[in-house]
Amino acid sequence: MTRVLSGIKPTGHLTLGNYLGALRRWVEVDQHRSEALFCIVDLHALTVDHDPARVRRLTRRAATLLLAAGLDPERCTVFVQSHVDEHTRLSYLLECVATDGEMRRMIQYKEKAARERQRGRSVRLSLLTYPVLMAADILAYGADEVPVGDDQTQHVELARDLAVRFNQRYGHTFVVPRATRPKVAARVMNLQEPTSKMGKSDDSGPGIVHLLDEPETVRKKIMRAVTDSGRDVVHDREKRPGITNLLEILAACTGGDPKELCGAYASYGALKKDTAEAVVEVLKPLQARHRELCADPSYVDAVLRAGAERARRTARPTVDAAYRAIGLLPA
Ligand code: AQP
Repeated sequence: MTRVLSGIKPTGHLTLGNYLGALRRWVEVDQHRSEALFCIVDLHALTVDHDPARVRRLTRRAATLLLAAGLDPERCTVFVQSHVDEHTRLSYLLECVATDGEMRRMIQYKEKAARERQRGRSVRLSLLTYPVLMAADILAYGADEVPVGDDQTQHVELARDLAVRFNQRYGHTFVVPRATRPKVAARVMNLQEPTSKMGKSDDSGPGIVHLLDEPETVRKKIMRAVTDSGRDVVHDREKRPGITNLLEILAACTGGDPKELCGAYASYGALKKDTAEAVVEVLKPLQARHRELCADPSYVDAVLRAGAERARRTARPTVDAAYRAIGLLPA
C-alpha cells in the first residue's frame, strides 16, 4: 500500500490556501487510498521569531482543525512532530549528507530570511536547515508520496536528493518520495496581493481567508479582493492574477475547471459573489465540527497521544537502520 506523509506548520491560523492546497486532499483522497500520516510540524514553527505560548495554542488548534476537516484517526495517523524523537534523530544524519550550497538555494529560505532581516531580526540557523528536518519528517516514515501545495515542491525534491545520495553512499535505507500536487489551487494567492501566496504567517488580514473566519468576514474579504484592469473574465496567471486566483478558488470549491468557468461570468462582481458563497459552503461543516471538538479537548489529546505512539513505531526501524548504515555503533 502506498504510504503518504504530509504536515502543516503552526505559524498562524490555517488558511484557505492550506485547505485547498493540502488538507482537503488529505481528507478526501489520501486517508482512503493509502497508509497516511499527517503531522503538525511544530519544530518548524521555531525557525522564525516565535511566542512559545502561541505556538502551543496554534499546535492544538491546527490538530483540532485537521480533525474537524475530516481526518479520521481510524483511517490515518495524526500526531505532533515534536512528540516523536525520530524526526530530530534523523535530521542530524541528513545534515551530514546535505550541503551548505543546497540549503542556501532554497527559495523559502531566501524569502523568509529576507523578511526576518527586513523586520530587524536575526536569521535563525534552523531556518537554513529546516528543509533537512522536513526531509527527515518524510524519509523516517518511508513515505512514497507527499501531498503538498506548490510552494513545498522544492523541499520534497531535496528530500528525494538526500534519499538517493544516502542510499548510494551507505546502502539502500530510504524510500525515494515524490511530491503530489492538487490539479487546481496548488497555489492560492493573497486576495489583496494576487502575485504573492496566501500565507498564514503574513499579517495582511484582508487578503487571507482563515478557516475559522465568520461567513460575513469571508464574503467581505472575497468581495474586496483586488482584481485586474479590464472587464472580461479570463484565466491568465501572468496578465490577470487576481481574477485567475478567484477562478481557481471557485473551481477548487465546486469541483469545476477554472478555464471552463470563465465563460459563465460576464462581470467580476458575479464571479466574486459565487466564489464567496462557494467558500462559505466549504467552510461551514468544518467550522461546525470544530466547535464540537473544542468542547472536548481530551478527545483531541487522546488522538494525538495514540498518533505519536503509532508514528514512533513506524519511524523507529528506518531511523535505526540509518544510524547503522552511516557507521554509528549500535547502543
Ligand atoms: N497559498 C497556498 N496555496 C496552496 N497550498 C498552500 N499551502 C500553504 N499555503 C498554500 C500548503 O499547505 C501545506 C501546509 O503548509 P505549511 O504549514 O507547511 O506552511 P507553508 O507552506 O510555508 O505555508 P504558509 O501557510 O504560508 O505558512 P508560513 O506563512 O508560515 O510560511 C503545504 O502542503 C503547503 O504547500
